[in-house]
Amino acid sequence: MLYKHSWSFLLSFGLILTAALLVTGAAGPKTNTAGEIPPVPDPIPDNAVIFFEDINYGGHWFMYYNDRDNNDLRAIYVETDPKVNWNDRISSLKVGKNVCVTFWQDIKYVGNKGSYAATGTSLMSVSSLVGPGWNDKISSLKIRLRDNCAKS
Ligand SMILES: [Ca+2]
Repeated sequence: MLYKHSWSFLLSFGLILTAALLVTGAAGPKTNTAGEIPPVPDPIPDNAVIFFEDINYGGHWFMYYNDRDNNDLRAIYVETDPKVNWNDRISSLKVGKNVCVTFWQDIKYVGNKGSYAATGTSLMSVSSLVGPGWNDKISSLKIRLRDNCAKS
């Protein structure tokens, strides 16, 4: 009898452990598979900027056209998770040949500021914001024509 109970205890413990491992495993890796993230427009529109979650244009992305502002990136979310917003998430970008993006470290265009303007003849690609010190730091931004970058 005792032997039988020990077995069922061990079996239950094993099942719980297996379930715990499955749950942990499912939460671990990122779920950025091709099926969940729409393809990036090709070519990139001349009047748009595409922002990427990861360096080298990886992960989730969003695109804004000329004249678009966003004073608080906490207000927009990645496609597959309504709890994950774009604040402090951008790691690389592609700037259409006719536009300029100005960005700020804080919401409402406050704090440190940076900008990238394309040349007018070709797309400007910034494969990593790590070097310039802007990785996962942008909180608000404005898109303008390339010869009219937002100053404030
Ligand atoms: Ca990022």
